[in-house]
Amino acid sequence: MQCICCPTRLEKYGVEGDDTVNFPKDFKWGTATASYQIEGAAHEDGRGESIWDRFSRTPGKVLNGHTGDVACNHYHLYKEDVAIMKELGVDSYRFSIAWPRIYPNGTGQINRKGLDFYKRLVEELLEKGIEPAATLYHWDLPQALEDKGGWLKRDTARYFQDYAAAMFRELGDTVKQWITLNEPWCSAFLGYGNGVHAPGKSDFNSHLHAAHHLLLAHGLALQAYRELNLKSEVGITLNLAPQYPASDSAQDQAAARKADGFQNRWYLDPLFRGFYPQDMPEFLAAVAPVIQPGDFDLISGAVDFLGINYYSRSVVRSDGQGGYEALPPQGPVTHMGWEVYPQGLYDLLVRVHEDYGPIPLYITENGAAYPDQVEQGRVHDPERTAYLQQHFAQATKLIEAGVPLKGFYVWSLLDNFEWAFGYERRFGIVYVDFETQERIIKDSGRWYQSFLKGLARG
Ligand code: JJW
Repeated sequence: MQCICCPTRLEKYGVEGDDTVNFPKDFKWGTATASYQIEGAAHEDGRGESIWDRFSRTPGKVLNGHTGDVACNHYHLYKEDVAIMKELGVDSYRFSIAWPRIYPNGTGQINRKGLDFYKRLVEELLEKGIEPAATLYHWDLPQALEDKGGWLKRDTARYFQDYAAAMFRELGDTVKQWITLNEPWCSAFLGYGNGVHAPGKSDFNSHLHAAHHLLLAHGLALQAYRELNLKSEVGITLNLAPQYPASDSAQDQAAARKADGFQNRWYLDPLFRGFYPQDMPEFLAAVAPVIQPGDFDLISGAVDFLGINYYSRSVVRSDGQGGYEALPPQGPVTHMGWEVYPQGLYDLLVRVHEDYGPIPLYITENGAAYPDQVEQGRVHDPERTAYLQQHFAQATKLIEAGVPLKGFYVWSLLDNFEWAFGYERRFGIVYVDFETQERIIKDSGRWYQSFLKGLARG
């Protein structure tokens, strides 16, 4: 089969005699987590305050007033959690490093005790034959930097570069994949645009300043990475969602294009084309004051891969006044209220590949929340299994179409702190009893385990 966009020939992969399992031998299967969502130990070994510590303590911001103080206590139970991953048979583990464990005030001297936790974790993973994949910024900005203006300030990008460079030096090639930022749209818009996430500010125009400084932080970290000549890979993770027009009308198509500009292109274009989308004049006017010469050269520096987090799609229509609105979900939904739409994963990655070039892609998050219950020591979650199965099937189709998809990380290894929803949205393939810290591999986790067993391993 021929690739849909480039002249490379696609090899036929898979297990002999079984055409349902059709993945390259070196395809990376993993699970993903993030520091604030699982670690707990919020006040141990010199960890500084993060914006999520502050935000979760602000009344009304997080469901039930939950915080990440204890979470899954992964800081102390990491060996047990790595053993679970070994049992599942994953190739790679995507975790994040908490900036305030490394620099309690965001900058200055490294807090060695905080860094040592990640060195122990990486060592444990390597010992068990699991590749470490580390995200440098998964939303837990040191509060001390937020007090100076956070992502609204250009200096924060410089501090991030220093922190990133230190992690590249300290952990280097022991981490096989480095991800600079997780979902900058969420950090910028939910954090500074609508205030649903930390630090809870709400000003539409200035959220684009935050987005620009986040992209700059990525570019500066990338520059620091290249100077070290490491052998591992570096990239960035975006949360992308295809935006479908509700009808064929020109108005609805324009509405979908706008929604796509806001959700997807505002990040993809600067990273892969070197400037913001030119069809978004209000956005361009808002961001103009913080753009400096040379910024786009940094932001569009070559990455080794793009990470994509995919959960759902939107269907949008014109609101009749030049704006747009999303229709209610058109099919079954998860506990988040997000429509289950596996086809969207296929459409999205084909589009990214066609529009932004032949860059290696990873699905760095995909998964679903459902309200699980323990029954006689078991967790039966057929809907989550079905969700994963359907999305894995789209991954097969993508590879067959010649899209350079290199890996797939299930969100999440563990039930954890789901941001503004606290512990009330369970994404894990492993159940966590937050009273006792007991872990139970859910049926979906068992299904993933047998899926991985069925693959031909190099
Ligand atoms: C949008 C809130 C409108 C996480 C959103 C809220 C609505 C008033 C899952 N991805 O826990 C998107 N997740 O940490 C990273 N992805 O809008 C990892 N996207 O405001 C997972 C939340 C999300 C969201 C949550």
